[in-house]
Amino acid sequence: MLRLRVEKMVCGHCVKAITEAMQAADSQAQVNVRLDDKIVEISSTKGEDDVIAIIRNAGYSAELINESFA
Ligand SMILES: [Cu+2]
Repeated sequence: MLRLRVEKMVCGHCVKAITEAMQAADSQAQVNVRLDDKIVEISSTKGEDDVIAIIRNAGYSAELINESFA
């Protein structure tokens, strides 16, 4: 699982945009959003660089959070 911080994610629209972008790229992707913490957890066959690019293309910058600091 990848855990990312998406700073500009502020509402349900953002959650939907990110979830749909991720699932368009990988229909099997599991996306769990903790909006209050601006955290997105993704289980996908896509690697971290791809996931960050997919979220960026949806209009949000994403930063990988190291598990050991999460
Ligand atoms: Cu929003």
